[in-house]
Amino acid sequence: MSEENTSYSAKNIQVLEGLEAVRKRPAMYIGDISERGLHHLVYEVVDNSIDEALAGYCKNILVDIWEDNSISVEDDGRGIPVDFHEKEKKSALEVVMTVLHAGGKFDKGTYKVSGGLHGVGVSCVNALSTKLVAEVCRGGKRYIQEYACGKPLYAVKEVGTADKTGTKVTFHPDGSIFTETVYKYDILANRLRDLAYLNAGISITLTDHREEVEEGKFRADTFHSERGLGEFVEYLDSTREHLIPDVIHINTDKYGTPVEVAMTYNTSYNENIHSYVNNINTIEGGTHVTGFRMALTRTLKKYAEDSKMLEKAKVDINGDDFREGLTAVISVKVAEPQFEGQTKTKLGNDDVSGIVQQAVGEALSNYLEEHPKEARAIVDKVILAARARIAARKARDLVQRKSPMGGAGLPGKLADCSDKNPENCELFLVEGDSAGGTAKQGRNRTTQAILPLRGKILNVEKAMPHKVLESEEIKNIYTALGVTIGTADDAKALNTEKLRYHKIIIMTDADVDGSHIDTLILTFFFRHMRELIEKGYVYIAAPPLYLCKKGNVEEYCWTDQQKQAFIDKYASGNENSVNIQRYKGLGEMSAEQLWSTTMNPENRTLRQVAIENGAQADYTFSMLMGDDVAPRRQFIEENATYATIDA
Ligand code: 0RA
Repeated sequence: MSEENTSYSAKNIQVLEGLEAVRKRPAMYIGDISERGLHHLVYEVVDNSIDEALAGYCKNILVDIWEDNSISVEDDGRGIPVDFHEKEKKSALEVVMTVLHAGGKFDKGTYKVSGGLHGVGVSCVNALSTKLVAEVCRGGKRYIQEYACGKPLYAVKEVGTADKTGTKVTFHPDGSIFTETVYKYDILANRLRDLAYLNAGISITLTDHREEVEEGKFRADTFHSERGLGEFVEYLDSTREHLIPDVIHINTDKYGTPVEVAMTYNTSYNENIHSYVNNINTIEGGTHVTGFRMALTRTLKKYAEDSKMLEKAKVDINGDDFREGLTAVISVKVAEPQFEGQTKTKLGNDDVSGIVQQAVGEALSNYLEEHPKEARAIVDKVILAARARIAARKARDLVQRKSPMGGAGLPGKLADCSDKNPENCELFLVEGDSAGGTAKQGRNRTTQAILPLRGKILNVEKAMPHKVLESEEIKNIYTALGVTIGTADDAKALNTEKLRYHKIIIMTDADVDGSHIDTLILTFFFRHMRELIEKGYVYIAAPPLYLCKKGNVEEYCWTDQQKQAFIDKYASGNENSVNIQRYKGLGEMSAEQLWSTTMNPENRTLRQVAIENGAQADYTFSMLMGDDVAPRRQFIEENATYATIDA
């Protein structure tokens, strides 16, 4: 870029509104005030550094979680300008930190490509922090300004010399605003890993000063990718069996729109397309994904026809068949993105479809021409997918004919509730017939239904699609829920119109087997009923681990800390004088105990299952359920207590 169109002039900063509004209605600006919003603050600050990196001026970003759960984000960019802003009558740094939306809108030459979902800027983070410190190194000098709840404590001041350039922002999230103030390393790590893949060449180091792994050394990871999305796709498929050895990687600029796509095929039956616009995960897809799909279908279809493979196979192929076993990541940078859809994560810009279609069509047909062996493997897989789809349709018709929409034909094992309004109703999926029996006795019959599942359900990660529908336990889940497959315009789509429960609660033993069953069931929901997770209908019950007794005091405990607190309180730390019952299974509890600890909506805890990061969840499920034992063992060792995946 030339000097002319990058030169910063403070007057270009658009001044919109004050920060009081942000503190009054924080959710409007950052989505929510729970764990998600808390982590969003970090993304908002990191995005500014990513923008500086995309402009070509920054290579390294450091993110530090401090002991008090404050966060620092430091970069080696040019440093936020500190010169005087004519209109606002204050330093540009102060404008960026205190004026809503001032952050990225500098001039036409540099549009803000990065950006958190809400793209609200660092001033929102400032408004929602009890304290924030901004430090800038620029022009051989060091500057500082501090703020409380967004208000500057003093004018920007010079505090010495500097032999580097860059920006460092340290903030303390306001505990009176957020319902959760403890940062989770894994949530931050997953997003920063994505960002490193999406923006090749940048190094992002995350350090957790709360966790000393050995003396003087804290838990830390550096995320860096030289090859960008090519490496991202390799990572996502690292625990799957490859169908072709290569990742097809497209990195180009079409009419001023940067398009990067990487794709490969594995031998599984899943389709995994992850898409991003300006580094934002577009969960609902949009025109960039449509363009990609069209290019894929057209190019592969043409190849299959030209090579006469289809003719020989005598099978009708549809669009879905081309995507079985596909793993792809699509990333576009759009100057003025229009986001639509329920969660504003669906790209609406029409021109992007053609742009992606052209880029992918050209690159994919070249690849097929140059790699006949791989091309044949892909088309063979497509033909197999078509045959399997036809077999699955037969299996599905069988399931759905047996249980017509009228509500008759509910599974024999289901103990249904009497209320018929789905909003009031809960379905418990319970491990084992014996615990199922206890739950049936303990439940509230009006609103709580029980479906016992026999032991471990089918591992859907490895089963052919029609096998999934032939599995007795899985058929029972479909029919109990009232959910069917296939709508007028999409044969694979889930039809949830007749969904009978708005809470689906997985209730298993609090042991290793139980957590394995949780994972099997969650994998099933993630791959086959993802919409229900996305709508927030899927939960995991939390049965207690212990019943502690001393004299006539009785307390249930969910953690070892709670148990220790009981021992300290009632037996001055002497474990031998208390009676501790370790619940190994749900079946060890009486119906009354199960109700009062785990099922009673008044005092139970449910963990809602959420997909915080689709790419990472995809990786986790394929890894947990795949053949490769080594990474699974590592995951389980690192996560000794089972955590809801990204929830
Ligand atoms: C606009 C102009 C210039 C720097 C930045 C923005 C900038 C912002 C942030 C936010 C976090 N880190 C950042 N680093 C840089 C400088 C323009 C110039 O020096 O000419």
